[in-house]
Amino acid sequence: MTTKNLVRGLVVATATMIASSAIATPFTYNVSITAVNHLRGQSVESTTPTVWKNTSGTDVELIFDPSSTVVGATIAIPAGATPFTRSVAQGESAALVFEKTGLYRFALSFADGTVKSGELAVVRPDIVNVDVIGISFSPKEVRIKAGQTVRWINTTTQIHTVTTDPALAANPANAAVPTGATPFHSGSIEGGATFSMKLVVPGTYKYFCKPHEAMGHVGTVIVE
Ligand SMILES: [Cu+2]
Repeated sequence: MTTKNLVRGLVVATATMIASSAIATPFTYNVSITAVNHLRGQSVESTTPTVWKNTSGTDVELIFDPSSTVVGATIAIPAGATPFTRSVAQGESAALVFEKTGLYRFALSFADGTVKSGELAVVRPDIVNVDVIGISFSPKEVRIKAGQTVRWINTTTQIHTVTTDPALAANPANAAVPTGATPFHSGSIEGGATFSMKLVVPGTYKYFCKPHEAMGHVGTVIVE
């Protein structure tokens, strides 16, 4: 379990990664909003929800809209991101996912008139999950950047594999790796277990599940 604490002032953002051998459970970043905090230096992944809990004792607006004029704060969001404002009553939480990577500069506007500013760096996730559900990979096709890791999560109680080696296939057309990449075979992935592979060579990886190839248990990873 990896815990990353990014602390500035009284704010703590905690990211909890699941153990690699366990079935994935959704995890979140937790952000505490207090009345005295500026949020700085926080980094979250674009696919992971952030839960903003308002512990300040007063209602607050989270302002990620550059068209809002907030004295004492500069608001800017990455190109292509959707501006928004979200009210969070005292004691309540808001779950937000930031899909566009980049730096978000936002304002916290409290009901008592206090304004605080914050920054949030949203980064590309290092790990992209593919679930094994029944005899399907979900998503069946996934597109990643070179250097990202794909983690296959066996949510079933059956054994599956992730195999890109045509020599192991009943139908060699079900397996392929780009020129320069080495074919791989996960071996048996037990129920509840995971298999991870970092893919650095761009191109199309076609893979199948050895026990269920004939039943169409195949998938594709496109590495850009
Ligand atoms: Cu399978």
